[in-house]
Amino acid sequence: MSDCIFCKIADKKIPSKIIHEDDKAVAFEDVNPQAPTHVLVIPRKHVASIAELNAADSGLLSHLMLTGAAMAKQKGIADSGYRLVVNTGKHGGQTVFHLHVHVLGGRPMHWPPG
Ligand code: DGP
Repeated sequence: MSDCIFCKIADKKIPSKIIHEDDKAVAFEDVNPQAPTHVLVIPRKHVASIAELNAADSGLLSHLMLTGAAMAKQKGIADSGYRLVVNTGKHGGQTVFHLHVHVLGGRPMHWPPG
């Protein structure tokens, strides 16, 4: 989608610190990190949020989550633990409407979330 910032990151039309890419997904450092490790995993194809996916997209969703877990391993936080987060919609705190999985770690996470 031409006016989507994450589509532009995936297409390398705007700069970002990409740490992984494959045919279906791109992972890059969050510009406003909320933890010592904060990576975003996005699908290459534009999907506004997880609410737009259905059973036919289960392969894509599983790829995004498994890529998130692989990024945690790559960043050295797999053993200490981490959190995968998919903010969805207004009450979910979503601000960028291109589906993304946050990979957060490097410090203890709290529960319940704010
Ligand atoms: P969410 O609130 O779940 O929609 O998270 C959006 C995240 O995207 C937020 O943590 C900040 C990050 N972000 C927004 N714009 C950019 C950008 O231009 N570059 C990078 N690397 N991250 C961005």
